[in-house]
Amino acid sequence: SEAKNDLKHIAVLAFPFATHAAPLFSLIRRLSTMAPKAKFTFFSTKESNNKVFSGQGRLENIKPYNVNDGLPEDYMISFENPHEPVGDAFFWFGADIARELHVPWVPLWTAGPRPLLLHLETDLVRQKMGGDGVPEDRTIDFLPGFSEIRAGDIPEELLYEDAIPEIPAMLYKMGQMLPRAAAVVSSSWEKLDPDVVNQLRSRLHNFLEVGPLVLTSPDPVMSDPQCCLEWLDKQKRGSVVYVCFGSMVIPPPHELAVLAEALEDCDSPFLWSVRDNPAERFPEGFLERTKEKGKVVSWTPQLKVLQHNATGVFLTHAGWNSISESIVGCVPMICRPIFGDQALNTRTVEGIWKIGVGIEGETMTKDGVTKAIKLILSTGEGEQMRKNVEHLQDLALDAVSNGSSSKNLEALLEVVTK
Ligand code: U2F
Repeated sequence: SEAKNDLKHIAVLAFPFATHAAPLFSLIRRLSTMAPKAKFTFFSTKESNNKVFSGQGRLENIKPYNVNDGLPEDYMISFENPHEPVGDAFFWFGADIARELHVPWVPLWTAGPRPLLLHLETDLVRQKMGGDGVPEDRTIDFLPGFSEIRAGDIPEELLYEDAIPEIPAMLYKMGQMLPRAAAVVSSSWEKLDPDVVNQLRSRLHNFLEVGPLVLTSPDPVMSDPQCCLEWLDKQKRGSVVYVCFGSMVIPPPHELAVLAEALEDCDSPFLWSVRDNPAERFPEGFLERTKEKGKVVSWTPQLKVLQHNATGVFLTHAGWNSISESIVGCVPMICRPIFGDQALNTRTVEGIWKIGVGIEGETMTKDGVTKAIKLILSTGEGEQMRKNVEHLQDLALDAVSNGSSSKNLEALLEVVTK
């Protein structure tokens, strides 16, 4: 009976790095309102749990459980130090735990559908595109819908086993295990990339796209300690360049320096989110000289920034959450991919959805950034990108209001509470 289903206890195993635990938490928060009597235990590290549970108020049926990460208290996670334990769909060993417990395994894939399909086809992709002599611009002609994607866009750790030793092994195993899952959930939405979704459906038992999660389960907190929204209120419609490179990496110092020069010299106002100590990262005097036209902060309520009508273009590292949020906010993008799925996301933004551009020459130059900003803010081509992104935004809104994402969410609830 429904009442009995409601009494289920659901164990949730989060991947505690980058923006992985937050979307999983959003999904669980939504499911917990749909099944108020079910209990959810959210397993993650203390640091990650503190972050995702912070400011959420009373959550009757979701409890955090802190898992020791085995690291000293003051250990800093950085890319120079890639030895932390890793694992969400990334934690493929959830399949084994679930089998032992005789319960269904339901992984969440927190990125886009294209990298997911490539991970499922890792052997084929390595065989066709992984050899030494394969030119960077060879396109993928063996999967429908991928003819715009080049060898150089494929995540390195998918293509080469030895890119960063632990990561390819984990992702490879994930690709092997996902077909065993009772359902694979993803934070995308069906009409965004229908060709790819159909291929995923034929490879997985129950592929359920329930996103964009920022709409399926909006974050009730989204604080704005540095008053970015108030600042945006004072800017002209569609004029602001918003810059943010996500939660993990920052472009190298010389690129930040040329980006700062480009922003200082261009006509547009800018809002720049830089973690840690922003002042140390910029050319001398930059912050002082640009304080009238620019605002540099260490955190923004990003979705709200992208939904603000003053924001005209988003310079991003092309992480999946940032791309989804830019679509939801209807803002074309300039992409400077750094690692993982980001080059593939960039190529999809540029070549398939046509809602933005990759940075010319792959690393930022003053000229490249300036040209890209002008293209998006003041040409017909930029205008067309805005129309294209508006179309994708409509598809996202439809998906969550009684469309495919809300249906898939019901189907997911059925799987986890049956
Ligand atoms: C990894 O991505 P990141 O965590 O580096 O970047 P995003 O997926 O774009 O997520 C960043 C999130 O942080 C939020 C922003 C996004 O939801 O709204 N944020 C904010 O609110 N304010 C700020 O000032 C700065 C950020 C990985 F690197 C990517 O390649 C993957 O695609 C991604 C998903 O698996 O995870």
